[in-house]
Amino acid sequence: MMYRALQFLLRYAPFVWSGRRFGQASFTLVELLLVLGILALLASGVVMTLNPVRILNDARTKATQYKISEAGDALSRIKGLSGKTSIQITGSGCSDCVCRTSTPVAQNPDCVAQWRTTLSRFEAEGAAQSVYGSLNDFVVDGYGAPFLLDENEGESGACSPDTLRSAGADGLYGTADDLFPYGDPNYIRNVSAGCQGT
Ligand SMILES: [Ca+2]
Ligand SMILES: [Ca+2]
Repeated sequence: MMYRALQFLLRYAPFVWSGRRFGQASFTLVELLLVLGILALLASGVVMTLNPVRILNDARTKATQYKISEAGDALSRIKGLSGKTSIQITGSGCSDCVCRTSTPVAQNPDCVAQWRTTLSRFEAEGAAQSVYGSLNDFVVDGYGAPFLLDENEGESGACSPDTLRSAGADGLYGTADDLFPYGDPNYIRNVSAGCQGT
């Protein structure tokens, strides 16, 4: 589309810019409008090619994928060093249950507060194990929203792994665009006896 528009512009531009003045019979307003229209098409083509919204969303997604993978590593390492399950560290069996609403998680104060509490408890455990003095890098994902943790290991005696996720571009829990550490919903490893390796 842009290539054809450029060809047209190159073919007819000389007639428009050949020194003929407005008002002369050989130079018409239609020609001028045609050129302006083509320039507008070219400009819109450039905008569509660059697509700043898509570029921004891609950057946010990449930042989130990186951050949540790093967060998954941090939580797994703290669990591994302490030998405690996430439930034992946070005192909750489902930190992100409060986030499972139709409200975007970043706009849900209870959800934001819950993740900060979850993170601070992991941070305290990390400090006790002399690793990860701060987990501040993981307060928000690339979209400015909290990460979401469902502690499962040891819940009701089961070995189900914890699930750490980002609500993704739509900001909603449990939709198709949710993101996980390294793309794995079961990335957080189990530590309790009999549950390792699952
Ligand atoms: Ca749970
Ligand atoms: Ca989502």
